[in-house]
Amino acid sequence: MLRRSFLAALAATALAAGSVPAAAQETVKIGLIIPLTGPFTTTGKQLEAAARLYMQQNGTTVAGKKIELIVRDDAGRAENTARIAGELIQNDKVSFLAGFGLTPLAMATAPIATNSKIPMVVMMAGTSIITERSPYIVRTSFTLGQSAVIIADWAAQNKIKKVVTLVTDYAPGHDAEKSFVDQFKSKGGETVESLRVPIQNPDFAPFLQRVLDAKPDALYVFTPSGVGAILMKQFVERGLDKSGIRLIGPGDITDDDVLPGFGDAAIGVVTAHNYSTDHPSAKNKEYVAAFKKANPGMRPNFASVGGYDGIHLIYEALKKTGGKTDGDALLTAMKGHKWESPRGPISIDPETRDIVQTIYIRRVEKKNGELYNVEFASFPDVKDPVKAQKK
Ligand code: VNL
Repeated sequence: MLRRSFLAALAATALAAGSVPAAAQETVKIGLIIPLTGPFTTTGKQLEAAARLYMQQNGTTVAGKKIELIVRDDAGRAENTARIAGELIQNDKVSFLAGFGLTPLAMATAPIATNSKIPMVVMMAGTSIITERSPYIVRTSFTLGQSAVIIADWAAQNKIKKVVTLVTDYAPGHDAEKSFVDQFKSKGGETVESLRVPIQNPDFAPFLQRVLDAKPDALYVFTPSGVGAILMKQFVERGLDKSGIRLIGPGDITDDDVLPGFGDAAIGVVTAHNYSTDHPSAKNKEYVAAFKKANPGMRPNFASVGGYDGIHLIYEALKKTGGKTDGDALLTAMKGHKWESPRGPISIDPETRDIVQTIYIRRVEKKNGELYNVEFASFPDVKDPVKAQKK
């Protein structure tokens, strides 16, 4: 009798709520740790906007579970990222860690993912070694080597014989430098100087003067997302745009988020990368329109697709496990997963848990009065070349 009235009360509550009784629907939490303050705020904003867009488009119930996104700001500081990850696991009982706007932030959190057996989805950081730091790490962004090798080949095939490299002095910059220099050399090119600029308050001016003096055919540059705006400004101030020295690199320097503010001096810059706002697929046109509608004044960049696809991967893994949040089962579900992203076809390499994707070569052009990275060549199924070489 007692039991019956309890059930009746429960049913009444459900009717009142107009849905499934709250107690019957378990919540699965995703902890999204991103820089929302500090020098890498644009990356955090892109990741958050894309994660929210995916959830808005695909609903917040997956395999019978209610999905909750918890967003935390680490200000781009590794000690914050690791502390927040610990809190999200201990206090909030998250089933996924996600985000990671920069390499040091992902590296600091890797041991926490291993100890807690919680999947860690790296949505932006691009240093090759990251995925080797924990068997619970999966990457939806890119590696610097993927783009560096492709642009090195392009340079060697396009009358560029002498290059100076200039990279931000931390792990992804070192990857971007090494992959380019090795590949360019193997194709007969020469790197006459390799310069590194500090990550804190970068001033490119003194380095650019050395580039002018060295008179290479091209300057190859890697800077993290957003910083390309400073580089481009100083490139023009120092007169490099009129020197005949071409600017090339992985696409981080012509980041779609900041590219509209670059001015016409950026026209003709050639880069290789995994995503362009201008990517001409139907899926991307739909994505860009929805992203702009939800985030007025913003254009989706390569960080955004890492975030969008990262949430997709989490949703699909949960579907495969039938809503089970066991870390090992989720990892198994993620390995080998294949889908169409706004950037093109992508998959998770089952061996390395790293992303496999198309890399495009693009030239900055003006279209309807706005600057875009216009793709003109594509290389499908590119794996991280650094890990491929280790085998
Ligand atoms: C990293 C690589 C960060 C590429 C970036 O922007 C980027 C990283 C913040 O691994 O730290 O464009």
